[in-house]
Amino acid sequence: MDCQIDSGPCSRAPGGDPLTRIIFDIKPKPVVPMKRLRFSVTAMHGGKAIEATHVSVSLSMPGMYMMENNIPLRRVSDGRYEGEGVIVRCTSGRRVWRADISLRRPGEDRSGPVASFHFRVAP
Ligand SMILES: [Cu+2]
Repeated sequence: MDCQIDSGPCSRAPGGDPLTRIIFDIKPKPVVPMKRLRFSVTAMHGGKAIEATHVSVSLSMPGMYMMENNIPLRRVSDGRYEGEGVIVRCTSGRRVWRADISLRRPGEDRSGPVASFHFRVAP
């Protein structure tokens, strides 16, 4: 686990690029399964917003196949993207999830992965 989601937003400098910042958050907290949640991503480069044409959050469980759950986000302000989705309850009782953030910049023909976060949902 590298993201204490219930304590606040998690931040990453993807690819070791210290100028780029991907900030990920889920609300409301505590983050629980089977509830409508708001996922947000803020993307900055050198303190300026990254404008993207597509941003999405893909949820999976490390070491376990779960149904694909890809949440599209829409732009809500400069560099900030939000979307709603539900985290399913894992029948095995596991609670650690991985969120892969992808974005597509203007002029690019496909989305690329920019950051991953591992977090735990509350029971
Ligand atoms: Cu599972």
